[in-house]
Amino acid sequence: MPVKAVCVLSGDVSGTVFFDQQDDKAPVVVSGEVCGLTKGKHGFHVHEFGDNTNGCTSAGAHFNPKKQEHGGPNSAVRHIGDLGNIEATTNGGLTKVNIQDSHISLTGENSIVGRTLVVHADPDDFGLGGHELSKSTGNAGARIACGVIGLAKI
Ligand SMILES: [Cu+2]
Ligand SMILES: [Zn+2]
Repeated sequence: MPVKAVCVLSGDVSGTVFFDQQDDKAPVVVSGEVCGLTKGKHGFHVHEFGDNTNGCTSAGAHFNPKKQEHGGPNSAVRHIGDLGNIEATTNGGLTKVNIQDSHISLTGENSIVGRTLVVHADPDDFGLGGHELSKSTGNAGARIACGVIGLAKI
């Protein structure tokens, strides 16, 4: 059964991101757009809680059910929620999101439904930056927008 989910991002920037999975073994296709980013790379993660009561802070840490260190989307070791970066090519324009990921799922133990998608101010260093936060957050800086991922109509 295909499953579809959606997230409306709000904060300093805005956007809409869709998640599509053809069946529970298939990769998840992440697509959509984010408006208003500063030029450059911005960390893009699924955080563990679908709680935005105190803004994006209440979403907690990166979704990490396997208790791994932080990494990039193609790293051997990563959090399930580590989707890498999205990159704005201009200041304040529209950034397309186009990611395919085999670690996140829309069903089962790695399901991201009901959790929070976060866009950060700074690039995610994939754990390699040597900063004290690299191995936990990729040192991606402030949470500039977020939204809860919910089920969508197929
Ligand atoms: Cu994050
Ligand atoms: Zn992470």
